[in-house]
Amino acid sequence: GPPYPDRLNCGTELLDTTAERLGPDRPCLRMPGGEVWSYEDLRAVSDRIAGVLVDDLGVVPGSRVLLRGPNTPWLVACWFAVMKAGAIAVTVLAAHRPRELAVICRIARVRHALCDARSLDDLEKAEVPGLRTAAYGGEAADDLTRLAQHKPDRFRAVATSADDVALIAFTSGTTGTPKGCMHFHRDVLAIADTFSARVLRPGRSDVFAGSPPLGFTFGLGGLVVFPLRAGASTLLLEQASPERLLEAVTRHRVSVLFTAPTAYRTMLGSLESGRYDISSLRRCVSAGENLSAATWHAWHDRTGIEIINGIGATEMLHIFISAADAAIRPGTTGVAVPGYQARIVDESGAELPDGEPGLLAVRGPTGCRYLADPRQNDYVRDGWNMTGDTYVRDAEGYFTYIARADDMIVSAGHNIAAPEVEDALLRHPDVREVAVIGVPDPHRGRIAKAFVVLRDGVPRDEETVRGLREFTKGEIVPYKCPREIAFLDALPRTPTGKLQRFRLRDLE
Ligand code: 3SK
Repeated sequence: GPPYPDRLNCGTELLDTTAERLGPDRPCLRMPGGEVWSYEDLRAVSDRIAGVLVDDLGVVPGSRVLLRGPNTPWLVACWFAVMKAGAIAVTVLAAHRPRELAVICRIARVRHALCDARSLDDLEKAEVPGLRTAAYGGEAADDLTRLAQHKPDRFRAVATSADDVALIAFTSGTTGTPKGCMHFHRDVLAIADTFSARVLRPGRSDVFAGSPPLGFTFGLGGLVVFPLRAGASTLLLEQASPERLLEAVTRHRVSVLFTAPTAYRTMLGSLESGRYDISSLRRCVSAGENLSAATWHAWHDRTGIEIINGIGATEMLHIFISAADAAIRPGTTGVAVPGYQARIVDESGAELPDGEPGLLAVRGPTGCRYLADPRQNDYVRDGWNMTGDTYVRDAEGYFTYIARADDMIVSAGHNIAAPEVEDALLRHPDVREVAVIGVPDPHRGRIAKAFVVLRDGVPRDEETVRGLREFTKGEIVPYKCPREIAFLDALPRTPTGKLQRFRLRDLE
């Protein structure tokens, strides 16, 4: 990655340095109601909060500080305050339940928390031993908002080392118990200087917005780190359903959008109402799940915008394979982001030839460092991060997603990649969402079973099942077609929107 000085604080680098370079009045954070915080406003509030952290809460460099709340300017200011105090931000989601919060706080040895007053109940229910909490945005006399008013608006930031841990991000996990991923101060800048600077290439006049919570590194990067590194502004949405995103784009002339494939599909439906003006949009980023060629083309046909697809991971902090503009090949994820290397290997770690599917391995300026977890040795092998995805690379270095490595279904000796069956079903107009898993079968070992969420008004009957079966037979080879189809109201997802196939398996 780019060379960084030995002493580096990503908080001052992103905020104070940008404010000095571009002038203090530059718009930084935007709110749906029209209120704007300048770079200087954010700098001053975060410095005051840092004062509270150190003087009133006893935070010292290396303290782990839990941050919890919806995407608001105060959450961003708290994140910067933690950086400036040389402490470690433990980013969690508003959706994390008390039991999960308790586990996270135990693993990360959290003793301090800054929490939106509206999210305080669950944190209290987590009963974290010795936790000192300051809430913001509430009525209490000791609310952080009030405490901060009495602090100087300049805080002398701790001169952290580039290799000091800046944040611990927890993977919500599509399977087992949470793992804390440690990332350094230099990593935070590295994601801006690789994916953002080299692929996304934002400018100062861009307005960013999106759906991911800041507790998910997809959101932290796309909605805070990237816009601030570029001197741009970012619209923070507490509610970011696809409809709200479209409303926000229309009202605030958003130009760079970060969200997941499902939201792009839902937005396509909503655009039919003709109520939205999205002419300001110039960059749309999709990650979090695989983006099918069908969704890419549908969005392109309707809006003229070429979605920048990408794969990232909490372990890698952000996106490491992607492509933009003329380099885009719909249906592929793209090529290794400049600064990263990616290859396809077999179970033993040996590199496979182009065209042969295998395990995705990646290395670059960021990488996996689980906090005190032996699963580190499964994720990083010989210096390569094993993401757990099955991919294939072509001769020109383009990577195409096949499945999560554990989502391959072996049926009567054939390999069936669940996402390929899902893509086929998604092309049917009655299907809103779908997930495919392998279920036991006495004759074939396993068969593919599809769980389908139908569009409103479509009957859940045998005729619909027959129609879907016939349709998939016209789309993919018959042995891959789902032998069973069931209907659900919604698919089970993690708080960050990832499909939890194991919960479908539990339904069996
Ligand atoms: O986990 C993911 O899917 C992801 C995608 C993009 C950037 C960051 C992350 C964690």
